[in-house]
Amino acid sequence: MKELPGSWLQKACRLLVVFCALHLSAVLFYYLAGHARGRPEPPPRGRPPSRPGASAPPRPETPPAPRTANLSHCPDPSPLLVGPLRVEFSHPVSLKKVEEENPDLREGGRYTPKDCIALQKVAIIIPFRNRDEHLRYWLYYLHPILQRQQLDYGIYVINQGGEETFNRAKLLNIGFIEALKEYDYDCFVFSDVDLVPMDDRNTYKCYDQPRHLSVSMDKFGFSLPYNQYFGGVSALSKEQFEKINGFPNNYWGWGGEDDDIYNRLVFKGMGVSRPDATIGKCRMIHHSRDNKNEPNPQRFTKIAHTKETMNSDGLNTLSYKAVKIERFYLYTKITVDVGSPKS
Ligand SMILES: [Mn+2]
Repeated sequence: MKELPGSWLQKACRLLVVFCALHLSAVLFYYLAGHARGRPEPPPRGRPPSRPGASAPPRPETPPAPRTANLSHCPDPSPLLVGPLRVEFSHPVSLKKVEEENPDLREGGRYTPKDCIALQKVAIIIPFRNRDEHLRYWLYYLHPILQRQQLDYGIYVINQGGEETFNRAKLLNIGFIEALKEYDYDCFVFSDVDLVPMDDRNTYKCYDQPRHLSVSMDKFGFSLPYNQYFGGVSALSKEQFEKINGFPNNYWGWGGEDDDIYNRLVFKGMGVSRPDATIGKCRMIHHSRDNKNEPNPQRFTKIAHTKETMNSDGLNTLSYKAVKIERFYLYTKITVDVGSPKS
């Protein structure tokens, strides 16, 4: 077959068609490829995009005490209270857990409410020696309670160094002096390390009269062992404490010092205020008698003479050495040399 004239035009047309097809398929290819990759995601909302190499945000430093400007006084009673609490000592607690559960404290076991001005500034004084397990329970239960009570508080563990016989009342006097060096406290709660309240309406603050808080202990069948009992947990304002010349320094070993304190209150014309038996329920951690804390055989003669001795044995004759001050996150520990019965 012969080539027809004008076939160059046909050739040109065919070329054009092939070219167009190529172009079209190229466009189609890039279009589909773009879809498969998907559109870029919009940046996440709320959180700014992290910089390359940025790690977790730094731990905030111990926050300063909240400013009190424009705040009103905390309501009394605190609206955060929940009433009866479950308290048991069967599972060991770790300090790390207690720290995590109380993120709003400041170094030294200090706390100040954020949203209102606390009604009282309370130093909690705990006489101590070799009771770390009890202290862990105490911190675990008390920190949340004291925060719900909206107190401006600090925890002071007064640790008796050395091997001398234990002197609870002298340690309490020392706690009073040492706490006041740190802050303008107006109320002092003196608590044994093994006592935990079972109701947060039992507020750890001061009243018109010296307050006895551990009124209904499980150890005594949830009742007062006797009417004049002032042991366990008690609260005195700065004025009440100074009025009785503090506590006696000369009760070495177990017993009697709490009765001497009770006598001092009575001789200075004060009475004891107490919560009712329901709100005042508390649990004691079972333990055996500590070494170097044997019952004090002199206690009965001593408490018979409080009236004559109280003005010459107390705050005005207190002497001791602060050996070490440690400010942990959950509490301040002050190790002291209290001397010996003869000195
Ligand atoms: Mn005990």
